[in-house]
This record gives sequence, C-alpha cells and structure tokens, in this order.
Amino acid sequence: MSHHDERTFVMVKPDGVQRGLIGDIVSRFEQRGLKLVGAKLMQIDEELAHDHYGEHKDKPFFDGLVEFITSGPVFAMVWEGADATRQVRGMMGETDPADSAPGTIRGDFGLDLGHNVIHGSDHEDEGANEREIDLFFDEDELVDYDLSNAVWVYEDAGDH
Ligand code: D4T
Repeated sequence: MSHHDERTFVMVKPDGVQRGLIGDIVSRFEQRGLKLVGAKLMQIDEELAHDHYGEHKDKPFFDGLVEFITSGPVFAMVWEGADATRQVRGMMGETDPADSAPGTIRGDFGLDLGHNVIHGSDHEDEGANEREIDLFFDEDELVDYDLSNAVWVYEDAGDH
C-alpha cells in the first residue's frame, strides 16, 4: 500500500440528500484529488443506525440522531487518498455547523447541529474507517482502479 491509499468512509446525511447537495459534496472531494472507490444511495434502518452510532447510545441526543439518520436516504461513499480521513474531516468543518468556517461543507451548507449535512469517519478514532466501511459496504462494492490524474495530484506518483 502506498501512502496515497488511505480509505475513509463519508456519508451525505438525509438533510444533504434532500437539499440537493450530493453533487456539490462529491465535486469538492474530486477536485481535492481524492479517488472515489465506492458510492451508493441507501436507506439506513434502525439496526444499522444503532450499529453506526453505538458510541452515542447513552447520550440525550441519541434517539433524535437515530430518527434523523433513518428519516430518508443517505449517500454513502468511500474516498481514497493521502491522509484522506483527516483531510475529509477538515473539509467537513466542525460537528456544529454554527462553529464551522466558511469554505467548509458544514460552514457553507448548515446552521444547526442536529442537521449537519455530512458524516466522515473520525481520524482520532483508530479503526473507525475500517469499521464503518465494513458496516456500509460489501467488499465487491469497492472498486480498485488507478486514477489517471494521480500523477498531477502527487509529486511522487510517477511520470507526467
Ligand atoms: P458525525 O459522526 O455525524 O460525523 O459527527 P461528528 O463525528 O462530527 O460528531 P459526533 O460523533 O460527536 O456526533 C454525532 C452526531 O450527533 C449529532 N449531535 C451531536 C447532536 O445531534 N447533538 C449533540 O449534542 C452532539 C454532540 C451531530 C453529529
């Protein structure tokens, strides 16, 4: 594995899907130079919501969080690239859109903590990526391929 191959799980939440933000969000990651290796529109059921948000099960906002994340389709993705998890988190902004800088996804598209448009695996939680990719995707839904623009994104990716 090269250092360009870090994979991270990202999801446009039901508010982002309903507001027509899938295209813009995908565009931002593409333009950054990340490689899309899996994507699907899907409905999260109660069981998957509990598995995904298990760490929050004792929090007061848990029931509302489950209700929200199951309230409509989400767009689940796996993106690959150098330092992908941390870079995606940076592009997302803070958990609360109200604290997020303009230019970030939540800072550009959100105002409310309970409707914060996007999820990305936590880069400080080791193993979160693998766990969430496994939870949402079968192995055969992830595509292994070379992105031709990699030689222009990475200085050490070959000749151009
Ligand atoms: P997710 O997991 O949705 O990408 O968000 P973060 O990783 O940025 O933040 P988190 O796990 O701390 O929170 C998960 C999810 O719960 C919502 N939330 C959070 C909420 O509705 N009320 C709250 O008080 C908090 C802390 C927002 C994100």
